[in-house]
Amino acid sequence: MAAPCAVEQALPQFLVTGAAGFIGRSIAAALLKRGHSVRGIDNFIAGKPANLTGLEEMEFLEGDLRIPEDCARACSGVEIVFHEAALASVPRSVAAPAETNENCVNATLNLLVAARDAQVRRVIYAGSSSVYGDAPALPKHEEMLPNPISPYAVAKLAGEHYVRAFTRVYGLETVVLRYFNVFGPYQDPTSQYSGVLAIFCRRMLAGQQPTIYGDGEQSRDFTFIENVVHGNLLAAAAPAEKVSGQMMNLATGKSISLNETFAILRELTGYKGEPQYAPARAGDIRDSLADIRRAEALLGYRPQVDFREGLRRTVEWYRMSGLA
Ligand code: UD2
Repeated sequence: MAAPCAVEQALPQFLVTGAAGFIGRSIAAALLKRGHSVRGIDNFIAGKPANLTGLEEMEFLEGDLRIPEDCARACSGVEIVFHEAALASVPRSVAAPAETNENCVNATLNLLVAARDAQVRRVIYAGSSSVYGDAPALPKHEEMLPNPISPYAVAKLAGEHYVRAFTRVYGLETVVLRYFNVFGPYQDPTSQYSGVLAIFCRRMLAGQQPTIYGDGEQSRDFTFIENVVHGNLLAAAAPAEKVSGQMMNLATGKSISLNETFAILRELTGYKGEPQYAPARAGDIRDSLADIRRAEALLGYRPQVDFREGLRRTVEWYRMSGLA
């Protein structure tokens, strides 16, 4: 009679999708550090095998959420899913909207169906600040009507709606966390579709001129990865009556322009030159700043690391990692 019990105990409690990506690997690492059992899945379109270093205790599946059978394998026996897998880039979605739709919308729907069928208790979904679009009102709060202006934003919003519908229709516990421009160690700096801070850190540490699209006065609520991991852990632990079916911003509640950010990075990296300015990118949003009161009220969330300290740690990490 002992054997079935042993098998049950071997099943991981948590699934992280996109586990070889920047945010997924960071959540997986935090869970492992706290002694939890974790399964990860990634198809390595955006994720990198090197990001799995340090996650050896995680059960890893190379698989693709566009394939329902892979979703079923990933969800089997799991209690809570952190759904981080996505093609997270506005310009990538402008270049290839159908690819973004397949990897964000179809993948999310397949995952939700598998989670429902495997009786997963809770799915926590990586939403995006891009869904607010570029209406001038700031800060962005959750009562505002979404107004996506890029295919990426449409895809992330469609995923949100599927997630929330699964709570209403099937009783799956879900939490949507709308991330605002996450940055930090392990963010890939090598792709043309990488986040701006990863690109700037790499180039400036290597003594290469960064390009600012537009006049540099666009602003972002740049959120250090540790704050996002913290919010996810709170979302996993919060009582269902408080958070299930809810959507909330996960950010710092402060914003900074790209020009100011460049000036701070110049101090941190020792780069001496000026940026190059180029035309603004299609689908780009001018200003982004979060109201974080809902996450404070529902999760007890408070940002743990401020922007400047996060940027300092990030620069140090790129310096040490050899990616710069
Ligand atoms: C959007 C979302 C963010 C996240 C991300 C995908 C908003 C406000 N934010 O980020 O939450 O979902 O998509 O991971 O929609 N830029 C340069 N030079 C470069 C690269 C970028 O000037 O070499 C500019 C870019 O034009 C933009 C800003 O930097 O104005 C930020 O760009 P990003 O690609 O890092 O992120 P963003 O804001 O599109």
